[in-house]
Formats: sequence, structure tokens, C-alpha cells
Amino acid sequence: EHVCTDEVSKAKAASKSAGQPTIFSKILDKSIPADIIYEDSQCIAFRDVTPQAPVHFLVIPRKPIPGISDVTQEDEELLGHLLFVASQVAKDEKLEKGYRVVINNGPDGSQSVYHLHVHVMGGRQMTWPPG
Ligand code: IU
Repeated sequence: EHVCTDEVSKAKAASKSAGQPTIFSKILDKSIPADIIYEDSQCIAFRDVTPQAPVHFLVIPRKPIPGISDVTQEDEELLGHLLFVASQVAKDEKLEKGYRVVINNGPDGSQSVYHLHVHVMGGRQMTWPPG
């Protein structure tokens, strides 16, 4: 097993900081800027700084949950809300031809920021399987 793209090695390194505050906390408290396209009491959506498609935004909860594998039953409604917001912002972004929704989790999932986030990518034909 010698998979070592830049993306994958970054993700493996990042997993060691799991549990620490992330850069997304700073986006949430607005101490660093981001292109925020939606916000409410539970979550925000902002454009990914390194877009992998013509439209690529992230939906993140205000609650600092490290990843999808860390949720508890009390997060059930919040998880539904994140997906609902993803669908509404996708509509605002005019992704009527379709889009992809992704949650990376842990080292094997190539998660690089340990604050739960839903990726929404669209504006081009996506391929399957993902890398
Ligand atoms: P991942 O699922 O943890 O691999 O995705 C993290 C994403 O966060 C990735 O697409 C980055 O481009 C994105 N991102 C960002 O939008 N702004 C930042 O300051 C940082 C990462 I650090």
C-alpha cells in the first residue's frame, strides 16, 4: 500500500490533531474571512478555498463535532438540517443538473479538517468511483 498523493498525506497528518479546534472555528467566529453564502443558528455554508468543481461549498455545523463518526443521537436533527441546507444552497447556486454531496471521515476517508463538513460539488460532470 503506497498511496501517497499530497491530499492523502495531508489527511493522514491532520488526523493526529483530531479533537483540537480547527480553522473552521475561526471561520465560524469570523476571526478569519471566508466566502459565506448561507448562515443560520445551527450552521454556515461557505465556498471551499480550493474548489474541486465550478461550484464547491461546505456546510458545517456551529457545534464543533470532529467528524461524522463522532455524532451521537442528540445530533440526529442537526445532521438532517445540514443535508437540507446543502440542498437549498445547491438550488440557490443553480445546480439544477445535479451535484455531489460528500462527507470525508478519518484518515482512510482523507478527512483533512476535523470539524464535520458536508461537501457539495457541481457545475461539471462528476465521475465514479471517487479516488
Ligand atoms: P476534507 O473533507 O477534510 O478533506 O475537506 C476539507 C476541505 O476544506 C478541503 O476541500 C479544503 O479545500 C477546505 N478548506 C477551506 O475551504 N478553507 C480552509 O481554510 C481550509 C480548508 I485549511
